[in-house]
Amino acid sequence: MNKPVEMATLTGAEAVVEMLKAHGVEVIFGLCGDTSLPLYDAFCSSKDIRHILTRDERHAGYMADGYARVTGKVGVCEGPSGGGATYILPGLVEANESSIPVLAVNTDIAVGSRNKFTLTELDQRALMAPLTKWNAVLDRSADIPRTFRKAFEEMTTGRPGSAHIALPFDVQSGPVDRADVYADPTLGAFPARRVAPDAFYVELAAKLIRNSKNPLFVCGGGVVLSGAESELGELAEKLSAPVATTISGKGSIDERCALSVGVVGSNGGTPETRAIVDEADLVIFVGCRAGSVTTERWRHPAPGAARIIHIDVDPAVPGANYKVDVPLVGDARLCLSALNEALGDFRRLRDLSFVQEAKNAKFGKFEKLAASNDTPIKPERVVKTLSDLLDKDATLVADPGTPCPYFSAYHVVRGTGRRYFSNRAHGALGYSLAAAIGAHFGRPSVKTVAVMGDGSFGMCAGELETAVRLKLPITFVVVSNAVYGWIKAGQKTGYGQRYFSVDFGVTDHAKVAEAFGVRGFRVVEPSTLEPTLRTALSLGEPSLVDIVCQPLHEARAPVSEWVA
Ligand SMILES: Cc1ncc(C[n+]2csc(CCOP(=O)(O)OP(=O)(O)O)c2C)c(N)n1
Repeated sequence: MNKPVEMATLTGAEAVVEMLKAHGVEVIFGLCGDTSLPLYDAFCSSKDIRHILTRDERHAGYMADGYARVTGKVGVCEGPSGGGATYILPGLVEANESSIPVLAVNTDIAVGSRNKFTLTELDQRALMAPLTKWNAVLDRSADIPRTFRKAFEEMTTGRPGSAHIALPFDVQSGPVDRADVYADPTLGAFPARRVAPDAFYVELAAKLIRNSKNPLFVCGGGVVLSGAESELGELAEKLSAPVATTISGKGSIDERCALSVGVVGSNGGTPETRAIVDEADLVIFVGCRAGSVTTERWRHPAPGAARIIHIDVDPAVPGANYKVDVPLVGDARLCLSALNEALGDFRRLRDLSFVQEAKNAKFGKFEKLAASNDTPIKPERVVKTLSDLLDKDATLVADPGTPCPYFSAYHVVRGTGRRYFSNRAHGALGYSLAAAIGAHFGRPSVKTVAVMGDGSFGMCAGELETAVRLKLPITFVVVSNAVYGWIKAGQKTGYGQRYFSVDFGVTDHAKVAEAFGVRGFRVVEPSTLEPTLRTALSLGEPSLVDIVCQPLHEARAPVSEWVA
């Protein structure tokens, strides 16, 4: 008897699912729509990919982003045509600028319905092109396999970034040759296909390092993205060079170690950490764009004050903001490893007590404020209490507003790798709640916590339902002050306290949480902060702690220095 002939074709929707699987995708975050029905039918038949239904596409994007940040794998989100595409866009923009591979698939109206005033029709190609690393609109189902291969290659090689594919309704039902459905699975994680630096520049950099007296590293997100923490540690030890980081660079070095300076710049840096930047005669930027926040608008380091070695995988970065003495283009791990090799057994012994003294001065001020029994509760007390309670492996996601600068400055990351992050590229409010959900799916074995202002909470509250439906043991912390505090602080320091349109009403976020089915707690008295947080963190279900906090414009912290 003849064997049954194996089906040689798949539908477009089935091919999409198979291409995702072939790249190692296990989780997709997204929301349904009319144009997505064939795709959802294919998801329904697949047992290997878990679909997480979200309550809006913006948060699907942020979930994919949080997932990618903690796993080193591509995060995937999806949504329908029209509003689904415009709503998913913020997640792609943040991921792209933060060098995080996030793939969004928006379904679309049928190819045959184009240019007929069809409901939800919009030009997804033009919409996404300036905001993603790579994007495409499919016209034929036969193009699905190579389009997905290209998207993964673009996202995970060179400087990682986001990609977008529009998948028209009829393309989801057309035929795809099964033989064309294959992938290089290594492109599902980043960085893929690492690029080594030019030996000529490695030698130049090594020479500059040997001749320097006070070298300093300023590390951006690229060190953790590349997994270059141990190479960085080896080189910094060799040179007795302090290591400062950007916010995204937290996790490049164990912040308890003698070489670690902490965060520098206008959002989390302090005068003490800035002084260390100003003293350096050689600054080695690693995986860092030397942007406005890190350098306090290119004043620290001051142009010309220090020699510069700039390591980045993107050739456009070195030289963009500073006159660079040696550009080292390549993967951070390979660049640092090449420098370690070029320097051989070179050692510089240097008294690093000035780093510890700077940290003592910075944390001395902080500890005093953190011990304050004042009401409303001081932000420092929130940071200290939460940091002390968190396990060192926990994932902490901070929103802009009070959380990002305070936690960046004073939450000491113990160990290396991505344990703390914030959406530093665009700093859009309302990121952390969803990003924490994504991060939980990436690392479900550790505790995940999101900290946000009440302005941020207002932009993301709907996803509490997702956390409840999926029984996610995440703790959400709301720093409540009934004000867009960061902006009010700017009006205080820069505009003579001419406050305008920055105050809003008081919300009981614990009650809102309870209405969603989340365990809600409200903290007003400093003495109840620690026990309440402890209880919330220990629950194996979603919890939210609403902390009535001192508004940022009234806080004693160096807000003026933080306003870029
Ligand atoms: C989507 C978006 N809109 C506006 C801003 C500008 N912005 C930056 S910080 C901030 C205030 C944040 O308020 P809140 O979340 O309540 O935190 P707080 O500063 O009061 O701690 C605003 C409006 C932004 N970052 N993102």
